[in-house]
Amino acid sequence: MEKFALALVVVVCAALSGWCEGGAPPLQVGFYNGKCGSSDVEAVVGGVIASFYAKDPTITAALLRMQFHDCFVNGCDASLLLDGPNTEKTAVPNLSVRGYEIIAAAKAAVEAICPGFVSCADIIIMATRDAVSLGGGGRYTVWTGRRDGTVSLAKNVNLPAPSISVSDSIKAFGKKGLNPTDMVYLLGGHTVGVAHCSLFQDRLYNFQNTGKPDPNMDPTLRATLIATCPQNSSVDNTANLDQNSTSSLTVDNSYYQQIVSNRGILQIDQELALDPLSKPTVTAIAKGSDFSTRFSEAMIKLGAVQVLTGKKGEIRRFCNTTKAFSN
Ligand code: HEM
Ligand SMILES: *[C@@H]1O[C@H](CO)[C@@H](O)[C@H](O)[C@H]1NC(C)=O
Ligand SMILES: *[C@@H]1O[C@H](CO)[C@@H](O)[C@H](O)[C@H]1NC(C)=O
Ligand SMILES: CC(=O)N[C@H]1CO[C@H](CO)[C@@H](O)[C@@H]1O
Repeated sequence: MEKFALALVVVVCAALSGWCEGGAPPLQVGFYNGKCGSSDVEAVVGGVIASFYAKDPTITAALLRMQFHDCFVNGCDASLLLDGPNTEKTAVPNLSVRGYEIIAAAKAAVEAICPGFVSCADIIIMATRDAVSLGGGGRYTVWTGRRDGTVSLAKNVNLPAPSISVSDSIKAFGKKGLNPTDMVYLLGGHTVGVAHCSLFQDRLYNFQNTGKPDPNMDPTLRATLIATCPQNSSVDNTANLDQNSTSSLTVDNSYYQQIVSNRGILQIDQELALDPLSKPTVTAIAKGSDFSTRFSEAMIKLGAVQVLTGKKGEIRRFCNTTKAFSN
């Protein structure tokens, strides 16, 4: 009995990652409830996101990618937002991460009602949730209580390249505590947004130095993409990651329908539908198995990667600098 109790404590501590040794509490639903008088922090963030979304529905893509890049590098601690000569956002794969002004606006709105309490790390998570639901995905409940990190180094940026194999991608996600199924659902983030020609053009003209196109690309798609991405062009155009034109701004399963039809844009998108490691899951999602709910669950799990809570980290005054409030 005692042995069993001890084992249970060990398991629970492991699950709450570090809570027991470090004294840092876990994330919780509604962390800010009651901390800002009668103000509802999540509703204030939601209002800001709705006003941005009304002007530009592509913010769903911007914020999804932002959450991925923040959480995947050094945990969900808003380190991506920090300015400076060698911070994460200066690293090559940041390429075009956008939406920094949206987070700054949401931060300003919460500071106005509740100064010094709401972390930038939580704002990224709340804002992404709101943008996903405005974009037609499910509206999920977020866990909050993250604090902001103070370390942001370009050399720590270990984001996967578009040519990564499915097995290496599984390993990379595994290091973050995300299993292969989580990975397949999270790549469903590519149901919205765009990619620059430079990141997939080898598939059109000279795939893996064969001098030929990627044989796994639908020829009709290739013709369309050649028009968007002419060889040797000096401009780097973009193409929708979800090539179903009626749903390229919608968070739905149509990305999976596209990739099972050889209409993936990035090499990893197409490989996901072909590799036996991921194919069965992709096929099931394409046929309509509960994408919204499972995608939401995977986003919640992504949002819990290596978080700082309790007395760890800080609450920044402005999301782009480590100047903090004293609490
Ligand atoms: C193996 C994993 C992944 C790789 C290799 C990858 C790679 C890429 C690349 C190369 C782009 C195009 C960037 C550009 O042209 O500037 C992109 C865009 C994007 N990615 Fe991923 N990605 C991965 C996982 C994810 C995940 C997990 C999410 C979110 C849940 C995500 C969300 C997005 C979104 C929404 C865009 C479009 C951004 C926009 O339109 O501004 N990606 N990704
Ligand atoms: C593009 O550039 C490559 C290498 O410089 C050259 O071999 C090729 O003919 C060019 N293609 C076009 C369509 O200009
Ligand atoms: C495109 O997406 C819409 C909305 O999700 C869907 O109804 C339609 O079947 C899709 N078309 C194709 C060709 O995949
Ligand atoms: C916003 C930002 O800092 N973007 C940077 C992303 O990385 C490129 C290349 O390293 C820089 O030129 C950008 O300034």
